[in-house]
Amino acid sequence: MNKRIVTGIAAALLYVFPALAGEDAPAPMIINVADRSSVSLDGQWKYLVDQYGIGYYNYRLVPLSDQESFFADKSFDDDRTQLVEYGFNRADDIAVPGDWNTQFEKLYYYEGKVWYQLRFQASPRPDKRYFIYFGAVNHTAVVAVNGKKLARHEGGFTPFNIEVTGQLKNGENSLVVMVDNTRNKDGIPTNNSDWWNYGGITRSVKLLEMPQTFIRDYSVLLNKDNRIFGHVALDGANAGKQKVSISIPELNISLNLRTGKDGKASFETAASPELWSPESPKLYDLQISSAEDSTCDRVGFRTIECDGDRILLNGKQIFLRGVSIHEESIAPVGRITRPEQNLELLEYAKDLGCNFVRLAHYPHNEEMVRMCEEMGLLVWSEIPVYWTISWTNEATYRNAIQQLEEMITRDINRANIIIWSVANETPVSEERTRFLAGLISRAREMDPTRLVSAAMEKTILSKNRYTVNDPLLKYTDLISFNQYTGWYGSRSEACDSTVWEFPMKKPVFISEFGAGALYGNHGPRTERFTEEYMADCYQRNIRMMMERMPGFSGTSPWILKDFRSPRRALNGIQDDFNRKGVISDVGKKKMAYFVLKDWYSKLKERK
Ligand code: GCB
Repeated sequence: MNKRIVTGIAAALLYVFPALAGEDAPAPMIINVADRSSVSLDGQWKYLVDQYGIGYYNYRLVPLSDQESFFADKSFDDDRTQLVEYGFNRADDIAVPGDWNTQFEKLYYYEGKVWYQLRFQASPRPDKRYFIYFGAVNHTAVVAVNGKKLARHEGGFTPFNIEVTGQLKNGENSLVVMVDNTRNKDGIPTNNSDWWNYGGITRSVKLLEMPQTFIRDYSVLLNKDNRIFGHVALDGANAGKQKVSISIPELNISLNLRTGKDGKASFETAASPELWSPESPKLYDLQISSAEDSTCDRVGFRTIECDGDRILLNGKQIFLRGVSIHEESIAPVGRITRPEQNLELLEYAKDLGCNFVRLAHYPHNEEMVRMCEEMGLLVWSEIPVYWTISWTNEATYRNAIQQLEEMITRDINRANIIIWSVANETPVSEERTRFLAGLISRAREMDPTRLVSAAMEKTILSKNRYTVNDPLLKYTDLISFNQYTGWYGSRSEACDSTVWEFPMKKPVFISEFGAGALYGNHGPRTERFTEEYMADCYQRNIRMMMERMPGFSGTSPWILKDFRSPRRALNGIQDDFNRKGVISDVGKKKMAYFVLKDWYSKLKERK
């Protein structure tokens, strides 16, 4: 199409939808932000609840201009002769990071728009670039600085950063974020899930100060031929044809590279690092430098592959003794906002004897992944492509790809992540398989060093005979699936006579099994929601998987802790909680906890 026509159409669209202006995608992701020069913007912000979107649209639902919208950060108190029907100065405080649902009783069930505002001090230097980094905002964020809308991000569990170079003032600055956690049938996740839709700026916010040309991202990975390889990407006017160096002093690695025109340099070098493993989570200091920038990280090296129906870590067979975890704190229950809350969960996982955790159903905070790495816990990391996604919607697919890319970019250097998962329990159809195959292929393109899979579902063959008959198996490394024998659709005893057979020789990973119980509710083992039923169901499942599941290579039972879910309406037992935790929401161990722990300790001894 003629350029003039395209520009004309774009201008017309901006006229009709002025809000589209300034709602571009954020800047490319900057990784390892903990090591960058930054000022924390965490703390008490102001908030206004906006159920009808009055700060964003007029009454005809036409988006307001920046000046008319709440992005302008005006106040009635600035000039009381004017009609301004808001003012963040009159608003209540809200903690960032934090979900709004558990901070205010009135917002417990709220889903919709909430405006966040912060006034912060800055003294921008002309030789630096500035970015506002958000660890995560659930689900959509539109960000404005000093009254100017700059970007929109969709996806509640991955970081993004917005360039504000040239937008900051010396002294006080206004930052306004419209946060919207409205569920949507075309979203990732979609309308329907089984966890609490915690809204808000749920992870930390920072103002990053970067050199004009800086190190944006890098990868340092081990391939199967014992060679360390990866890339460094610079960002800035002088990114092309620049020197960059990578060093890992303990391995005597010191490489001098030059970026290409695109600002990227790749490398590969021979090495014999001590390998990272759950028993010995060895990490090395890494330093990357360019003319203007440098950053340090800690990285580990390992290989992960499948050989027939076995999973090999560093060339040796491994059984994944896992547990699934939601990113929700032990009481007081809410979205995790502090590292200690991660640790509290992981200490239970270690006590259970786990060498693996499934971080469900979305990418968890970066500290969580790093903590697992330090503690020797392997990780399955997934994006929230969950249940009934709009498979044929192009925008939905683009958002899934975006969330996948953000997850992989952020965590590419974490040795403990061994599986990228692209979906959970998605009903089989041609469109869905095409969609997921696209995600798998993108994951492999970005990262050839990990397994890629999805949590699939079982298929019945005949009474008590099951398989996994999913066309996606052609693309995944694992036969990974959720199965609830003894809970959904059957009673515990069903495990005793259930047999499994699989259409191909790949490792079988049970990404979920489990049963529910209210902690302290004791009774006959035949009665649902008693600890006895749950423990019995665990015991029988374990026996079934060990004895009648060829290729059984690991599991992450559902789930470590009781978690909030609006799907759970059985008062007196569920009270808005999915009760499948082996510990309760306050951290009490149920009988099933000890069944699992006992099994894992026997598996460890057997090795
Ligand atoms: C599943 C889902 C998980 C649910 C669980 C349950 O299969 O993957 O998100 O919470 O079942 O408890 O029903």
